[in-house]
Amino acid sequence: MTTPDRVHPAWLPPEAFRAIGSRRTLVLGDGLLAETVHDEVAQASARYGGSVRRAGDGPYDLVLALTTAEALPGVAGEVRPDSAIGDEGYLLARRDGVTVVLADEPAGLLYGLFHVVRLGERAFAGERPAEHHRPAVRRRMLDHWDNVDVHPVMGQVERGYAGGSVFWRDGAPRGDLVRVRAYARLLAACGINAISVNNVNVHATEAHLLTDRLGDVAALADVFRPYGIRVHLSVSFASPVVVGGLPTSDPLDEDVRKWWADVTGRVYDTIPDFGGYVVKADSEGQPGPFAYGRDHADGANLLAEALAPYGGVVHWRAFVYNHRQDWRDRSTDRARAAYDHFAPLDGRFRDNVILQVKHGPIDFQPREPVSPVIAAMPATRVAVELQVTQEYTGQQRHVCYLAPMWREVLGFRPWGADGSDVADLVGGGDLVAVSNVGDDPYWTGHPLAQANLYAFGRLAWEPRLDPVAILDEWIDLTFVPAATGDTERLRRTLHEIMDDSWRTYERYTAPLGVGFMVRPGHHYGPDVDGYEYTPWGTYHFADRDGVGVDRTRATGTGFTGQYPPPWSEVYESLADCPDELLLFFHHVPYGHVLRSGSTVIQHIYDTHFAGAEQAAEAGRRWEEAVGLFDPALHARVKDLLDEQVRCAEEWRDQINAYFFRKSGVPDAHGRRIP
Ligand code: GCV
Repeated sequence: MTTPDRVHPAWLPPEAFRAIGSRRTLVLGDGLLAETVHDEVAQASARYGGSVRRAGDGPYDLVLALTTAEALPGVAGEVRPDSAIGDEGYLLARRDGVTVVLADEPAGLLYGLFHVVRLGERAFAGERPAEHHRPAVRRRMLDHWDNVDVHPVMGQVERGYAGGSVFWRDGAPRGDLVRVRAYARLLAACGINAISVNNVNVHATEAHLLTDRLGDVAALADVFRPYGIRVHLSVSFASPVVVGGLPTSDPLDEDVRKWWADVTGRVYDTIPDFGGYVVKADSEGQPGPFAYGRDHADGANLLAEALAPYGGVVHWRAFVYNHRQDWRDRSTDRARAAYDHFAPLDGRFRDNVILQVKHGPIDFQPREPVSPVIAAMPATRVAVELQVTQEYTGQQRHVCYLAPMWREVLGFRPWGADGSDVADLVGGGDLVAVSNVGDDPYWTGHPLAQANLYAFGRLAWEPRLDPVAILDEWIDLTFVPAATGDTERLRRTLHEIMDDSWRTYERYTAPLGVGFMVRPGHHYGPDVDGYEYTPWGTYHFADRDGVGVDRTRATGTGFTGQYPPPWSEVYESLADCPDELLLFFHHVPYGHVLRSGSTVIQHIYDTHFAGAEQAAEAGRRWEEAVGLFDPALHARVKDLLDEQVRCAEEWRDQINAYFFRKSGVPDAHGRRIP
């Protein structure tokens, strides 16, 4: 039930359960997840000398009870609220020496248990007035871009940087369900409740997961179920042709509709709590409704109709753009694409369609504005998609703690200071992220990248959490319980290295929001012009005079007009546009003076020298911390930091040299630019 041998326990080391395991616990209630709660406590009790019972008089130190239990004993009965606690919510209180978790549903008990784990000894000290916890976001979902077959270019996991897949290997299920169960447990402990188990690029073998290989999906669903996680599947829009033998996948064709209805019925016969389908259509070569002259609402509604009788949902991705663009054509703007395709369809989607929108308009760059689609579709259920796997943020070789970026996204107010923020918009709905997990012993390749997975789950539960506080939680669960040395120094070291690591990464890579400048294909390391004359629509337009993309209405692509005021005006204005996004929205001369007072060219030099130096400083901090961490983990992170320092210097030198050669403007501080 716990972590398999040779696999790092991440944020659930046995020691994290010491406080619970050394006490007397009552678990009151039935149902699969209540069993899970009981088993978790029983295992901890066996290790630390406590006890757990399912009934009977106390005394108890901890009571985890369903409100539906016949008689709630003592304090549990006293703190029981009059109103509903809610599906996944729980009430946490402590009175007269008894800590109580009350929930209406077993899922709430499970989340309450993990809350007590997070608190550790603090859960059993003093008094605690009743606190009501419930998730802000209803579906907190991870998408795996895992292939069943090893793809000739993308491998076992597309954009995976942590070894193979935890689910699949060489065309078959990996079969290591103990590992999957350990994964389910980690995910539940940070609040995830939905998972899609295969890549959104659905290749030939993977298309069969929907039909003759459905058993492979069911086996995973059986393992995720006891941890309250529902399984979803990425499907090909062309499934009726590819696996159904029909001549068409036209969404308005009667046979196609019937095919989806039948297939979906069989899915629910096999997996009664199946979550639904994830679809990437008409995007980067994936099939879709355009082939039949239909639009995305026609396509999404087809699948939604098949899923509706069972309460399933379609996550229909809005990542649709022309990846065969002519780079000479300055009028086509990839940033505009999702809005142009989808905003006109607002109101046409069935209510079990969830439009899944990447948080930025392009593609998970270290800095992008928030996608205007998120605010443009009031009559559509919209999910925001984040990327935990570090495709463009250092590929789990660089430390890049992403929670501060996600927090900024979630805190963005599309209608200005008095309006809702993105967290409000996804509240009650869906937050989705691409997983960074593989079969690596540390789960995420870079051991410190575990924090990103943990933080995603926690932010999905409570989008207003402070990233530094989340990091504290993660450190206190992952490292402190088993630490023998100076735990304050351990905490300090990790904060020094991680708190600002996203901004450090931003400093030494592409400047001022312009994005890309990465090696084409694999996307690691610098290549300033790598994408400049390609069909992918990701350009910076640097010449001898200046750099940046003119996306204004006045003289550019008009993308700024996709935002409501005030942002349509703020981004349009050279004077008001935030520095960090300047080159995303404007093409400016190198001598343009930023709001910070620096020129663009000097800003490029300064941030690149600073970013590379900060990476080096992180490396030094880590070396000093030898002895505070498990030696194998320390060695792994040290090797990775060495690579980060090397790569950051490469970024610094290529970016600085490129812009020095283009502009001819020397560094004001006379530093060496190769
Ligand atoms: C799964 C980017 C990535 C692709 C990914 C795509 C997507 O383009 O580079 O690997 O495909 O996004 O989100 O669908």
